[in-house]
Amino acid sequence: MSLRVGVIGTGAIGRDHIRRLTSVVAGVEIVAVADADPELARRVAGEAGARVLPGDRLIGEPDVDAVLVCSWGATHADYVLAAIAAGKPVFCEKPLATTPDAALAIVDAEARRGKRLVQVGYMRRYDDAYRALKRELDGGVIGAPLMMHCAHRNASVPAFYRPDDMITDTAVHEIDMLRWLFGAEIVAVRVLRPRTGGHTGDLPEPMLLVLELDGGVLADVEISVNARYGYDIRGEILGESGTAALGEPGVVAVRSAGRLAVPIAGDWRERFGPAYDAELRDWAGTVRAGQPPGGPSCWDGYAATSVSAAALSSLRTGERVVVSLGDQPELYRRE
Ligand code: NAD
Ligand code: ISE
Repeated sequence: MSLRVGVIGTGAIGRDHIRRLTSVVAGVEIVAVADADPELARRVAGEAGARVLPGDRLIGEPDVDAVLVCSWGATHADYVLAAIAAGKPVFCEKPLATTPDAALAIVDAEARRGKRLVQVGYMRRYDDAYRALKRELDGGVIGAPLMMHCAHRNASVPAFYRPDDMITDTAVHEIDMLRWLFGAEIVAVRVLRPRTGGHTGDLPEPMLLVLELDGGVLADVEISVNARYGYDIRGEILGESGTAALGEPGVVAVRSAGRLAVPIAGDWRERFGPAYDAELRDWAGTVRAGQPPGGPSCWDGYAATSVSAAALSSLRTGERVVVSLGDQPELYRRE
């Protein structure tokens, strides 16, 4: 029998995930959708052969086996808490919540149930290039890691994108990726700004985050969200005996007429398409098999939101801000 999924939020990624769940991942049916924009919800429901419901009602429907939350970040926490209360598996796009307290309330609710129900959409853990980088690091060829240099550049961002989103919506991917790659928590962060370029409106770009990991690795992350030339994601680890740099999946370098040319992705859909496919295939597979999700947990979501909050505070004060997560519940320590 198909896994019957309800989708909350039918904007850019909600529609992309619906396409993925119906045409890339096997054994999934979209039975209901919700969106704050009723006209959009009706249109998407019509295309998917689903019905339209308010988000909180959708979660309780008997024929909704699992929920996908793709609405705006600040609305995620209430929907995820409602799904946990209903005992339903939920895939929540990043961020899990926009404040550490809201994320911790989700961790507490899931831990009280004693069973993992939540997967958070930090898809870089499923990206071939990041996985290859992690294999190289774990294989020890470059020796013990010392530093990592990262850049996250968007060609442009939508009109609704706010200054704080540079951290909570964009840098949050590197925050999660670094914790996963190095298997260590981020213990402190400082945000620095160069002079402004005059092309950025009210966005504080570019921005540099300096992140300290437990165990001593340092990472710097450049965030630019109006890079214009393309969507560019970079990472290079410096180890004690060499370096390892993130590759570009599926890229062909052409040498011709005295020039070396490589294509650059246009946006996140293009760069991370296969990673989104893999994360949702994995999620749907575990849900159908009645297993706990294998991807990023709500502890990971809570950790990323806590580091984001510390980075926002550093952006305002210019100070180094320490991150303190408290005790990890037993449910997540078993992983
Ligand atoms: P979007 O604005 O295109 O879509 C969001 C939709 O949510 C809109 O249609 C809006 O009307 C709807 N919505 C807002 N509040 C709602 C509510 N309370 N209930 C139901 N619907 C509501 O935005 P988007 O780019 O699709 O981003 C959505 C989420 O996905 C964000 O959290 C974003 O960070 C995340 N995202 C993740 C990635 C990734 O790489 N993993 C990429 C893009 C977006
Ligand atoms: C967007 O929400 C994403 O998650 C993309 O992966 C990221 O590159 C972009 O900056 C965010 O706005």
